[in-house]
Amino acid sequence: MQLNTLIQKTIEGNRQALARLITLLETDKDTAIQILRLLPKSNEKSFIVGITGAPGVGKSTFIGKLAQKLAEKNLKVGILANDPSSPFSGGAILGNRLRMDKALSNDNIFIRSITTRGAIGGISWLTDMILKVFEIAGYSTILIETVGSGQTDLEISRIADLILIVTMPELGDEIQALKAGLLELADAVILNKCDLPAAQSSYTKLRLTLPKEIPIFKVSALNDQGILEVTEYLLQKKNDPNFSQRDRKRKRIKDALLRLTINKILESDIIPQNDLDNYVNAILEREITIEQASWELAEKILKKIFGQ
Ligand SMILES: Nc1nc2c(ncn2[C@@H]2O[C@H](COP(=O)(O)OP(=O)(O)O)[C@@H](O)[C@H]2O)c(=O)[nH]1
Ligand SMILES: [Mg+2]
Repeated sequence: MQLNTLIQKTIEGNRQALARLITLLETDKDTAIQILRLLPKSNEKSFIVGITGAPGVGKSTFIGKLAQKLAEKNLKVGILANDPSSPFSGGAILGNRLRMDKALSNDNIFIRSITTRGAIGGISWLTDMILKVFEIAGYSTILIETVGSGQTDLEISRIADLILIVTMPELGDEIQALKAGLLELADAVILNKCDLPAAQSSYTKLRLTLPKEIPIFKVSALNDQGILEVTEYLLQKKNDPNFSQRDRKRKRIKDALLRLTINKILESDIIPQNDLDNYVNAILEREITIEQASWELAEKILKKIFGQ
């Protein structure tokens, strides 16, 4: 089929055409570039929601339920499931498909799994392209599933208009997420698996840790609880002209970039680990203020890089 015809059919809402177009984007770079040139500008920007969190917290299950609720509100929902945790791309696709089974059968929902493997130009290029195609096909809300890690954090903060961090009770996972710096990026937190007994204490812990302006939703994706509240929250943000995506994205990217850079410096041997530990102890014992220590560290780093 001619690319132009394929694009036209995609715009008209033909699902097979959309699927075919994405496959072409994934597998053939020359065709991908051609498609990008041919794609018309979309009239309306889609609302992109990044959904991230550790493996197993229930992201896929939650996304399936959320998509159903959004579709019930007459929105077309595109789902981009990116599951690099699975070494078998087929497994990732199957795993996500299975849990999103019900959602799959809805005409207003389109699910696509992508993996880094085999992706030309890397995951972010592919994601950008698929988003464009989703957009011209009229998918006004797009849910992207990613497993949080340094690089994907930055990617998701660049792409998403709103970020939901999913966590679950027990496993001390709330704290793990904090460590990963994930929570810094969150617009809202989903405490999933609230059907488990430890839910309330987890909620209390999270509420104490997180700033007030970040809502925490108690959800059980399994039992379809709390999904409607999240749906309404998303719709409210989607329609709020003051929820300025650009500024927020810019700030988030800056934060994530600085954090990643600092992590890189700390991971390198520019500052020996025991040197850092000494500072930590000195601050702990109030021999030195944290401000002072940061100046000294910055100075040491600069000296190491540029010499005396
Ligand atoms: N008890 C309980 N289990 C859940 C809930 N949501 C998901 N799960 C289970 O958690 C496991 C991981 O779910 P999945 O959606 O694949 O997590 P992901 O790796 O974060 O995408 C599966 O066995 C799900 O059935 C929930 O609300 N309650
Ligand atoms: Mg998943």
